[in-house]
Amino acid sequence: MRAMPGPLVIHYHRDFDGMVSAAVLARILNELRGESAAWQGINYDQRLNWDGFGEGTRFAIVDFHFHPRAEYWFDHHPTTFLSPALRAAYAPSERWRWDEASPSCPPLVLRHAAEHWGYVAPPRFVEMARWSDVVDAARYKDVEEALFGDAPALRIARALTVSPELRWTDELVGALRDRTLEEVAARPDVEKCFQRATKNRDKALEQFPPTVLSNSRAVLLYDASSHQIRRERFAVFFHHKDIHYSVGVIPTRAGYHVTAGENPWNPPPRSIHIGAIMEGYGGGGHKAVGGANPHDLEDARRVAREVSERLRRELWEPATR
Ligand SMILES: [Mn+2]
Repeated sequence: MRAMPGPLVIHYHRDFDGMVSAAVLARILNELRGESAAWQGINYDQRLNWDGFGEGTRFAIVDFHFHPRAEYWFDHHPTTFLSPALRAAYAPSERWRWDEASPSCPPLVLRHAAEHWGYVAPPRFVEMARWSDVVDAARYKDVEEALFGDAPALRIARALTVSPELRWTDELVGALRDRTLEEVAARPDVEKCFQRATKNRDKALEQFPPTVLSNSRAVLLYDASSHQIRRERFAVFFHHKDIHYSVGVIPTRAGYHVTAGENPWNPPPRSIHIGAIMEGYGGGGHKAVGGANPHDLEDARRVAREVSERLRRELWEPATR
């Protein structure tokens, strides 16, 4: 007789839509297939030995890189395949689905479960999927909602920015599997983290203005390279609603990063591909947002300055031929 297979472990990307994906999949597999799945967040470090990932175990992966041994796999990231061989190993199936067009992962899981397994999602999962799109694709209706939004999903997402320990997200996945967003947001631990995170947000908003180096022709350049400065992704668009682009230097664990992006709430009149510009500096990205990691701070400042000047030029002085 063969050994009993162990329990299925759902490995998930540790962010809002990744956690919802794990919660939804855990519930669906339990209801429809009698699986008592466990779950665990994935660390980026685990990509280093990706071939050996989950060796000898039964696992699923959601909102993270494709793995050919995954019993179930769902993702929406365009960068999901770590090699051409892995890309070649993927074909859509009854247990695997990749959709780069999906703003976040949970809607894709729900759609797949409906089409392949006849699953009828309860309203609370439909609501979680809808908010996952807002949070993961930054589809907030304005910068105020992005920063001060009070909906349960947004409170949970903000609380995650001060997650006390890795195990905490595992606990919240269990809560999301069984409860509504409102109930999860009302947990004392979520509320406590949310309060702490709002203080960080306010501090970041306060610290942003002195980092601005120049603001002209709708392109703003800032230097937030100091480790003393708290960072809030949309602070720049809160203080400068009229700009089309921001370019900044920010610290990373290992060095410095140049980040550039369109103002989602005041898009530019003509389209410039930021990812392509950043490729010229060894980086990359999408049309609306991109980045690069120059060797040192001086280099990062130079790159940021050059990118901001180029955006100003291309925005207002398009090449004539
Ligand atoms: Mn994610």
